[in-house]
Order: sequence, then structure tokens, then C-alpha cells
Amino acid sequence: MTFSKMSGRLPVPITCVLSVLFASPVQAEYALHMTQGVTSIGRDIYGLHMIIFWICVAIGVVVFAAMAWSVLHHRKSRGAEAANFHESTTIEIVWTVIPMIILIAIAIPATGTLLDLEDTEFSADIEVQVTAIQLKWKYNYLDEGVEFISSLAQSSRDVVKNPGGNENDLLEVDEPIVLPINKKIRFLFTSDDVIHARWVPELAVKQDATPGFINDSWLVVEKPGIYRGQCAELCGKDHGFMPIVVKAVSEAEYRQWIADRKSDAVAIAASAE
Ligand SMILES: [Cu+2]
Repeated sequence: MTFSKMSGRLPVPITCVLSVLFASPVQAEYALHMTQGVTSIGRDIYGLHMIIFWICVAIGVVVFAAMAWSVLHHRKSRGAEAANFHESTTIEIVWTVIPMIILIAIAIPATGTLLDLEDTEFSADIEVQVTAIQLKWKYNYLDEGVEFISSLAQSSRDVVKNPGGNENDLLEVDEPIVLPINKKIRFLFTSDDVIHARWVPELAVKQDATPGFINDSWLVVEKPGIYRGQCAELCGKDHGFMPIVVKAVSEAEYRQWIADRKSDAVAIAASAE
């Protein structure tokens, strides 16, 4: 039976809800679920999220089923009378032990993922210092001596006057950060002015960039592509104009990009003399 045939027999409000839930174009537009991303850490966080989500669903089902059953079977019209008791040791033990078991079941995988997030061995292949500046991102490849500033692209600035038309409106930068895939990259975050936060959903970990402090995170990008993010901390009047574009490429392309950057820097220095 098709949905349209089936929905013809259902009350209007139910049809409306079913249409929203099952209409595929609508599902495609409403990407409400978190992304698995393209990093191992992203997948771990997604897995953790799903474990906790299903534990919450199970708790919700049990609690609401018990409530519904109690309301139906012990309603006043059936002549039910409320029990009157105090200090039941059994109940107190049950409602202490069950949540404890649930919390331990959540804490074990959560601690594992949290420990994974901390790069305690500092064994990165590449280290990049990321400095937030209202309203730009400065990247410094510490082992390469390559440093540059990435800010909102002119095409995105023009969009402010003439909005619409491009799905990446306000999400383009003049100089994207380039990273090789399958390499362990360690980021060191700080800020030159106020607190910013760096968040590229597909690269999973969100980190604050705080003046006077260094926060760090690490990742291994597993898939080449362009990944977009934004400053995720209200950092000033134009906070919404501080996008991030990450270009993940093969190692050979990354090496070539680093070499080009270095020779550009040499050429600029020579022309300034
Ligand atoms: Cu910011």
C-alpha cells in the first residue's frame, strides 16, 4: 500500500506528521542528525552519541510505558486509591542502583573516547598553530615555517550586499588551510583578542581559541575534500563573517602546496629588498 493510499484513511493531523517524517525531500533538507565526519575521532564521538541516545530511548520507553500503564490501570474512575507509605528501603535501593548501573554503562565508553581526544603522546606528523583574530584565522605550520592569514573571501563579502544564489554564501575564504589526508595533525589554538571557537563539524572536535592560553586537539582526515566551518563563539559584531575552509588533499599535493608557499614567500621577500 502506498503512503498516499494509506494516508487517505488517516485523520488529518496524523497524515501531516507522517508526511513530515517520511517525505524524502523533506528528510534530505532537514539534516538534524550529527555528522559522522571524516575522522576517526568523529566516528568515535558519533558512536558514543548513538549509544547514549539508545540508552535514553530505552529509559524513555520504560518510564513512559510505566506512566501510561499506571494512569490507565489505576485511574480514579476504576476506584483506585493511592497507596500511602514512607521510607521504602527497597525502592530507595532500586532507584539508586539502577541509575548507577546506567551511568557506569555510559561512563566506560565516554571515558575511552575522552582519553582518545587527548593527544598525550604529542606524536603528531604535522603541527599547526591556529590563532584567531577578529575576524580571521592565522595558520602557522610550525615545522615548515609557513604562515598565512585566512579571511572571508571577496565573493562572500559581495554576497552581503547581494544575498542568495550560492550555497556557500559567507562560507568562502581567500586562503583555505590545506591538510594532508591520513596524517596525524595536531592543532594548537589561541587567540590574539577575544575568545573564539573553532568548529568544522565534519572534523569533529570543537575547541575554544582563548587569548593567553593554548588549547590543542588532533585529527587524522581520512577522506580528501573541502570541509567548512565557522567561528562558534559570539566574538564580536562580525562574528558571523569568520568562516573556516579546510582543504584535505593527498600527501603529494600537500607537499607541493607547502613548496609553492615557501617559494612565494621567498619571491615576496626578494621583491621587498
Ligand atoms: Cu570568532
